[in-house]
Amino acid sequence: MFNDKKIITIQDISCYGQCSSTVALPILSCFGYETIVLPSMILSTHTGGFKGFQIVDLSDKINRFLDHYQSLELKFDVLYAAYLGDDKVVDIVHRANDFFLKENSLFVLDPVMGDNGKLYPQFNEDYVASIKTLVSKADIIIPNLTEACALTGIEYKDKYDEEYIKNVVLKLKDLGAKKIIITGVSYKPDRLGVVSYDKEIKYYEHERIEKGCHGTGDVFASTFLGSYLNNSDLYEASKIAADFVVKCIKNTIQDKDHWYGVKFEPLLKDLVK
Ligand code: PXL
Repeated sequence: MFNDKKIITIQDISCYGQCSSTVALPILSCFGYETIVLPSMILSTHTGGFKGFQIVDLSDKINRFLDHYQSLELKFDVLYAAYLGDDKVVDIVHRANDFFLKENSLFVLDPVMGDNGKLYPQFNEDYVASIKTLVSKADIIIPNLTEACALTGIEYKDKYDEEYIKNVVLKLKDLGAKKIIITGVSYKPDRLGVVSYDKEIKYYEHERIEKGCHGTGDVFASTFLGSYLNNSDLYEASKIAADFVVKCIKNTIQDKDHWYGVKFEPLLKDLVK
């Protein structure tokens, strides 16, 4: 049946903060997909602005979960990996890719590790090298420009032209990437957009809302995946996801207390349509 797809997603649960699994699950459910959440770790909050967050490492336990799934001979149509947080979880994603997918399954990787030109403080070059091992295995990668630069070793710039972005895409291809989405690409001060590469490079441009919000990358990736599974069109799916993110930011920015995530929930009904 059309919507009868099982997605296994490996990323953290940040209990408070509207990101990763707590964004992916509701969004993918709206698209009608059964989503199995395998938490790479559990955090009291995400790490983007809260002090004193608590982390529960689940990597050993998750391997036991996968042992169980292997004994049940479970297979999934989609593997969606995002914030992993630890090299050990990268190995778990390799294992999931090797043992739990079918011939035509899709592996989508959002290599979450940084933003605004910097890696998140908890990550270093070794982690980047570890994430790089997943790039050639994935069918689609969804880095933001910071992550694309970290993966390729290209210097991150605030101002650049289409040639610069083309070079980033080519270098990602050299790493073995097949289909590529790069978010947060801007050629004009008041515009922002998404680059998609399948056979050719396309660019979807939209308005830039000055105030960025935490968690928009996760909202984008989940919406993109839901749309892509519906229409198999990389550019169309990136457009739907980018437009949804803009709506979510607009729905959030007037609320000064809501700095930690986007208020996407009231807009989910739009995705169901
Ligand atoms: O939104 C990306 C993300 C996911 N999970 C955790 C994070 C972040 C970004 O900071 O800290 C735990």
